[in-house]
Amino acid sequence: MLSLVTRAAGVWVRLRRACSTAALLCSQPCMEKCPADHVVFSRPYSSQKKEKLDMSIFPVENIRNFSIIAHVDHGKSTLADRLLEITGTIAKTDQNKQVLDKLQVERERGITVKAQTASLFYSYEGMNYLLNLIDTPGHVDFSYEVSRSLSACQGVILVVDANEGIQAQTMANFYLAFEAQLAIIPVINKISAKLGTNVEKVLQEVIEKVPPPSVNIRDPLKALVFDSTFDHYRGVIANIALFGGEVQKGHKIVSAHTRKTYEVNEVGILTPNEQPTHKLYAGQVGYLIAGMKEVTEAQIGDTLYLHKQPVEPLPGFKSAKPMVFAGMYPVDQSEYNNLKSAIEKLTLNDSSVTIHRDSSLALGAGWRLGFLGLLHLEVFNQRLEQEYNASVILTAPTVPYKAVLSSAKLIKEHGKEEITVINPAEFPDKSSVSEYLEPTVLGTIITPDEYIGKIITLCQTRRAVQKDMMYIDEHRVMLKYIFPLNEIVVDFYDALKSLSSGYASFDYEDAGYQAADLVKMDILLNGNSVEELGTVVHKDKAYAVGKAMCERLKDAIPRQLFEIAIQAALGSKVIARETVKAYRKNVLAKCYGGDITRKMKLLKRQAEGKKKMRKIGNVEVPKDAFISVLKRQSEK
Ligand SMILES: Nc1nc2c(ncn2[C@@H]2O[C@H](COP(=O)(O)OP(=O)(O)O)[C@@H](O)[C@H]2O)c(=O)[nH]1
Ligand SMILES: [Mg+2]
Repeated sequence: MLSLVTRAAGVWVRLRRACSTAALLCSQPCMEKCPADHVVFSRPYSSQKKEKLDMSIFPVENIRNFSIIAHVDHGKSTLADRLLEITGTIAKTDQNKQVLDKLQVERERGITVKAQTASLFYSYEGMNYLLNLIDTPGHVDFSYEVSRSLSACQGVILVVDANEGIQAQTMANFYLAFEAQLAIIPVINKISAKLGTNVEKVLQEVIEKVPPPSVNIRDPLKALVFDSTFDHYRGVIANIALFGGEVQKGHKIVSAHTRKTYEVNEVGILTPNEQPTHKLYAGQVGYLIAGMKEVTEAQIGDTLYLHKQPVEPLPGFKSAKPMVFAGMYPVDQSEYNNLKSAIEKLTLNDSSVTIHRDSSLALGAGWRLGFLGLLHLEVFNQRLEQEYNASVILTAPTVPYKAVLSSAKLIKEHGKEEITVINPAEFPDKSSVSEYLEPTVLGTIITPDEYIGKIITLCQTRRAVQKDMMYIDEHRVMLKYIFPLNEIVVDFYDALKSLSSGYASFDYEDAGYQAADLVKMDILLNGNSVEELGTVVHKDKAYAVGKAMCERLKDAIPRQLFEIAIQAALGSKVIARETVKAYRKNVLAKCYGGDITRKMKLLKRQAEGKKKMRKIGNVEVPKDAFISVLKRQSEK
């Protein structure tokens, strides 16, 4: 206890010295925020939240911008917690568990889905450093977050879990950093970031190994927008990295993308909450608010410059490419407007989602949304439910197919020869198409060698073509395959995990399109096609998919006065069939005697049920039947 007090007192003295030498606004160094012995730099504004910081005390050579990257669960966010504590950015308590994972969905799933920035102050060998840390997600669906984050960095900490070793996303993230020519600091974890062991050494290594940004404060302002979020009161908050010059409140800035001019209302750094500063200078990373009302105005990858001082825009980013599409509908059409506004708000905070309006005879008006992967889709859906209280029907995910048109009429209609089809209902008929194309990915699997046989068989059933296979150490093998995207999008990862007892890991990247034998499969009820149940499938998979859909429909359609044939057909060829036997549910069977009011009630209820039905030919299909067939079968 005594040593603790003495230590704390020592910190106090050093804090004051550090603050005064740094000429910061530190009237009340915050003892309880910095109880650890190694904190030598306090947060100078902690007692006065609105006091602006003077960032001019951090010249470029004292700035280090870095990301933490790794495979899922190797401890990135935990390491970030310790770095925030060591630098006094947050109070050290036992409760600090992945504090940068702020979203409810992140906390519940224990994963990071959004990259988070935090500026740290740290004093090392008599110098005061400004360290900008970005914690990134590890899952493949969110690698767009990683690549954007790296554009604001000169180095990375590449974390590897000592128990698991190098995994698929370790490789993928390593290459992202390597190709961006960043300094890479490999760190072995789970020995332990949890307890803070050696974490301070990691921080010092960042200062030693990561170069300061090579920028000049005397150049005109050149700021890269590498992320953005939307705040209801303040509009767009753009995360920026300054590649030249400086920016402050009152400056007139121009977006290179839209050429629109704005006046800057506020600049600051994230600590990890917004902390206003007087200015931001070349080499620094922070945020900027300038009265942009839509996220589209702060296009990610955009360059901001000063009015009348145009600069060559930075290369920016390739726009996020949606990999899976799914229909989204309100459970009740009266909820349409509420859901619309919820989707709009959420996409403002996640610009990688694409939206097209869509409608279905069975489900009403809705949208077709594009996501970077299935986890992304699930996270978006969960955020809609949790943050906006919206409940939705989500249809089975499909991938974006292409068709090369041969019909002159269709080419004229579309204005091009090659069209992308994200909705099976718009899939053009074979007679007007010279070739169908499907999206593919290059998948990387890393696995202990005992599972190779099973994994190769799994890949073959998914129509994959092997490209490479090599040992990366004595027992572990890296396999590379080209997969059709639709074969891996739904359940491949689960299948891989279960047959390798969780040891194999998987990552993939876009590998363009390939010709494919695709067919449109129709579902027929007593010979009449049900438009909304049509799907696009590979010819080899048509039977299995058709059979499963017929079975699901059979369970969902109630018996009626006549027999109902449920068929899956390719053109005129029926490939699967189920039958619902004739039967009429006599709702009055339970009513003996003459209680007429009770009879009326039952008949009325039956009539109301019928309103929710849709007639296909003479067959009545309840809305629930569509939902049960169209819905993503997440339990499978
Ligand atoms: N035993 C132990 N567990 C750790 C250590 N670092 C992280 N963890 C745990 O590993 C899990 C994943 O950590 P997290 O930081 O969310 O990983 P991320 O996905 O890379 O951000 C959490 O349950 C952490 O508590 C460590 O050094 N030792
Ligand atoms: Mg994390």
